[in-house]
Amino acid sequence: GRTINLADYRPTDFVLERVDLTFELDPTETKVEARLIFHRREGVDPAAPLVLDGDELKMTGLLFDQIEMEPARYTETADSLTIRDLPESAPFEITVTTLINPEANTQLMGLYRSNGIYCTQCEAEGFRRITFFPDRPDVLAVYTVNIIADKAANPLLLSNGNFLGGAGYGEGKHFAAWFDPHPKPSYLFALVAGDLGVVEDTFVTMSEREVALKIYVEHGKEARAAYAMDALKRSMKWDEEVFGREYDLDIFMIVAVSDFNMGAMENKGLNIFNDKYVLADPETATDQDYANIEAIIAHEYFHNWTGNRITCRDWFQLCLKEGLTVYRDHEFSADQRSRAVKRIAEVRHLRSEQFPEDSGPLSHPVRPTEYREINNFYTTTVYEKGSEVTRMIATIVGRDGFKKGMDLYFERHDGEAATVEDFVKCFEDATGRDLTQFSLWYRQAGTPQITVSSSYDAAAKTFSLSLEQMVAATPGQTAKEPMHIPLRFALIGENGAEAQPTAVSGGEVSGDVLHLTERSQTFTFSGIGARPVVSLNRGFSAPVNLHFAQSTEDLAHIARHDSDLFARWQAITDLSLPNLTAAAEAVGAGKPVECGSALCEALLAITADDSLEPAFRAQALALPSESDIARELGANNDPDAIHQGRQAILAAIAKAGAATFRALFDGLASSQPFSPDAAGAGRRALRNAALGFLALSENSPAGAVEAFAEADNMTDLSQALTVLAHRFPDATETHAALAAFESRFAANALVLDKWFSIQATIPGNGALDRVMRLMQNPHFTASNPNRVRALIGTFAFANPTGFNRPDGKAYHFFAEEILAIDKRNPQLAARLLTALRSWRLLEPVRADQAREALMSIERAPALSSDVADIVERILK
Ligand code: BAL
Ligand code: ZN
Repeated sequence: GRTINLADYRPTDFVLERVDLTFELDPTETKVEARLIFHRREGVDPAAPLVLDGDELKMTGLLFDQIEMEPARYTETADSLTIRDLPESAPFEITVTTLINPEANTQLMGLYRSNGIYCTQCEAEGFRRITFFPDRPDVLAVYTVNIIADKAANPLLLSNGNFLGGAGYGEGKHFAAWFDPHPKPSYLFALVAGDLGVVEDTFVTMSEREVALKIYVEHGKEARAAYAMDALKRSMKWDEEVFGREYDLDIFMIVAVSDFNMGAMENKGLNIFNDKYVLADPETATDQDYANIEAIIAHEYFHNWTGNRITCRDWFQLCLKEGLTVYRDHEFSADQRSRAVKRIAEVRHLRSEQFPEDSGPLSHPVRPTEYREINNFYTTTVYEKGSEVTRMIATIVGRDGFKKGMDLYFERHDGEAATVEDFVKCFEDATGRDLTQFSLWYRQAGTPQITVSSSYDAAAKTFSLSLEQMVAATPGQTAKEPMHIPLRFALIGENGAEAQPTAVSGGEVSGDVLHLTERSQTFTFSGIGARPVVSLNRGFSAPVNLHFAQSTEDLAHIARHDSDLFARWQAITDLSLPNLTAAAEAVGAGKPVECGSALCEALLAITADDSLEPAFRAQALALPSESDIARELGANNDPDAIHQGRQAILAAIAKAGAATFRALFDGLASSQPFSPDAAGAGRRALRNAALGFLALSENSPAGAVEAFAEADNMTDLSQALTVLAHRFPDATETHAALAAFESRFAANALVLDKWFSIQATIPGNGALDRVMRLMQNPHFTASNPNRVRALIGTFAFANPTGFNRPDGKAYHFFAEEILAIDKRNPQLAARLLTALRSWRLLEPVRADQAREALMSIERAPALSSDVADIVERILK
């Protein structure tokens, strides 16, 4: 495909006034009639034609003002319809009729079928697979939708907005009409038809309007939608209380489908969800599932204002709605749960997913300036780094300033398709703060590296902090400018008290935020009576890498005393990483692994500290992952050495803490009925962390076998199974547990996904054969994206030793699978392929094999533009 550039943006020549759609649904031959009313924009060349987008459409009719159009006036190509000789200024009506085949739509973009349900996915460019249309986000129109379908098979006919009415329609059919009064871009269009069960509730808004809430799921699964409904009501309330945003239609609907490329989609009034993010009950959902459901229900609901009421001018502005909405859902979850634990989980995710993206071949700015395939820009950079950029604005302008800026944004841009510049300007205008330099965060790719050093002058009672920032070159950007980086900090004294400087020089410090704006800057704090320990980037106020050689004693001091829980966790991480990298190097050199006593002591002190919430202690015990260690090592990675080194460190901690872990495991056994709340989840997380360490110190599957037998919820059950499968893959007990799990949950696709994932991540050389065997399992199906991600995706993304076999066999297997998946579902294939983005950091033998596998993909005929784009960028 050709490259699209931000600089080439210009508005459409024609304004779309309204849209009337009529669908006559049929599994293989659905007829779509689109009546579109346009007028030429003022000042546009009267000879300019109207160009509409299309993709795999069969056009069976084209009318101009209700009269068949002469063939000389239009040209149809594979991806466009061009119409000429149109009125200079008067409105006119184009009626296009197309035939589409939902059953054959395996891309899951446009109108398709999932388990017999008709559903749609139009973001980013799916609407053009339904009809010819100006399919871009700055074309906002009011839609009326008529749906005609077989009544017995499709008792339910849904679209956006409010229900207008319905009736019988000839032999065995019926119809329904929907009207959405809010102008919207085509990517927010949705249609659902089929036979589904429903859970209903109501929400009374802050201005006392009653909104009908409906969650549609497959028959028999209604009880599993209760938590999603609860999360929806909490989201609606929270958005009123925190952002002052009220819902704006009479009805809000969510439909859960099993075949979905994304997590969910925020279509106006009719969200469509991957059922993984709706369905939950204690027997089948883990605590992580519950947390994900809460977050994604909130995220899609919050889009109603940040995304739908104010949408994006073009797809380069994707972070305008995604980064902001992720920030909003993060804040929601932080308010519903433990703020510190939520922040730790966010930062873990950012570091393990976004940092590798930002330091590798797929690195791009939060607001990119060019793309070949927009589907490939739904990235952790746009979403998670985009959220961090929003968080930094809040840090810089303060809580009140942020609220004022958001209010101004809603007031100024409601009903518009806006840009990142529009958004930033609202904070400047509302607070008077200049965000010119800050805006570099949207344009400049790469994770800033900050080198820190400090010194204390006892005689002068001054403490100095020197900071130097650097951003490495990224694709298409070699020279980087210094950024505005807000760093929260504290100067911690001997007993944990925070020192309050009498003065600061060298740069702006406001409250607990230090503003680094120069390439290199020294801040000097006066009136500091004793050498403090500096706690820097508290709460992860900026998404940067700090290089700060703090002593083991200082880190242990922070781990023990910081009043910021995030900083305590970070100190534990900073104590762990040198041990873990040294362990990998020792294994590589054939030397014994040693675990520093400071790490063990700090970790076990936190583990045993009952004054700390269990979820936080569990986070401390989850040491940096193998990919975190690989990133820390930088290059020439040997995943086997990293794995073995990490295991040795875990074993040392397990041995040193055996009694602590035993006491925790026994003491945290629950006598209460299951509750998915954050406190219960935290206790289970800590208890299961203890179980993992006990399995190591006892070197026996017995404990996990017992935990598996006793589990009364999916978190405990799947954790016990993971311990068995990962630590004792060949034990008969493990085989028995896997078989029991499979037969117990044979009818539950979402639970079977866990069964596939647990086995796909068993470390070691046997993994590839296991994955290939599992592909022969009757439960494996290549047509369901969740299943493909659970087995092949998890293997590639989350099994470093198994996937990175030195003989390269797993890479070649993976390449073949990518090509096969690409034939059905390019978006899914391209997403999976990004698992190879860090191939250049591998040691040379593996790197060569990975390159060959990638080149075999690049050479393959008939690649989708999605996969072609990723493979070319990864190899560049
Ligand atoms: N807009 C795509 C799905 C989401 O981010 O909500
Ligand atoms: Zn979103």
